[in-house]
Amino acid sequence: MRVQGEISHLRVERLSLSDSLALTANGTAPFAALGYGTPHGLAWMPTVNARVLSAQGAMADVWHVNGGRVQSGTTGIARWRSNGHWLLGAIDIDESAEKQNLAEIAHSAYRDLFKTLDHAATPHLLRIWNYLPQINADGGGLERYRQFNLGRQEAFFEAGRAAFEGAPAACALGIHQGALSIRFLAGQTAPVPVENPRQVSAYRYPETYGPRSPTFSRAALADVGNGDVALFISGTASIVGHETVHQGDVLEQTRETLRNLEAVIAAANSQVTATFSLAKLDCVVYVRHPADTEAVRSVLENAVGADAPMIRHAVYLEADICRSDLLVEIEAHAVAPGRLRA
Ligand code: 3EB
Repeated sequence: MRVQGEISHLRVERLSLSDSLALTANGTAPFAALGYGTPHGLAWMPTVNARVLSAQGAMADVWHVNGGRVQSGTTGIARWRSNGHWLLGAIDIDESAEKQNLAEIAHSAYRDLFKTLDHAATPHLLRIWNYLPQINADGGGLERYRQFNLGRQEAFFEAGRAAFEGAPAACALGIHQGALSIRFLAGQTAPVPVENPRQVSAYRYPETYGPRSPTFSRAALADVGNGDVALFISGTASIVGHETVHQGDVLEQTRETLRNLEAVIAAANSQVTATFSLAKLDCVVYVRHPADTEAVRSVLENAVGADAPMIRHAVYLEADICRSDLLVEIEAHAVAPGRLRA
């Protein structure tokens, strides 16, 4: 049992699908996982419904907790697993069955997400993953991503949650088919938000990017127990200030994305006793055009070396990025021994 007042230890490992499934051989599932290109219907492993472009095929980030009893349930449309200290949730919405527009759908999805956190007493969001079918398509006079931003921000306001400084780390990608999917990791201790000095905070983007800003911080740091600290880096792309740079050039966009990742890591490192590094991150690399995968991979390999854990663990997925001029986006996480600085 967990000692009262101590943080349940949260850890994560990136595994192949078969190694993830092997963990259930003793008849009990791990706490929870986020699967990339994995089968639907595994209750403990909500999937990211995008085509895997890397040779290893389907992969998963398997989350482990110690202490507490793992319970699962549903709150509204959200499914969740929680040990009382940590919670991983999933929402899947078949938009074809809805009469509302995407702004309203996003609003009610996030309403259920926040209700879940309240019910489970895990109020603090560490990370949110958003997957929108046809993210760049028109949604009735407004791009669907911008519609989504409307409803998402409204839900943060309604719930009295930080929609600007202190927003959770997140990503928002376009998938080609299937349900609108949201996955979320939450806990009992508040994460520390991190911004990127090279970029305008997304929640301060000018109105040219839509009537309501995206609601996310560039990264978040969290105490995950057992003397470890976790870094969650939001989707990161070729944006400097608030503008897309290197339009049409996937090599330069990837290099700019790496500069942004380095800047976020440096900002994060100034707030912890741990030292995070690019070469040790577990990344998901979203590529708009599958034919660009090798070009992106070559830039990453040149940056950190082919033997780096970042390269060996990277998952490449086919996805649309939330701005139609972005060709690549990289998100990442890492856990390292250390603690948050006071
Ligand atoms: C950007 O920097 C690229 O809407 O939740 C990255 C991460 C992006 C999260 C979101 C969007 C989101 O603006 C797009």
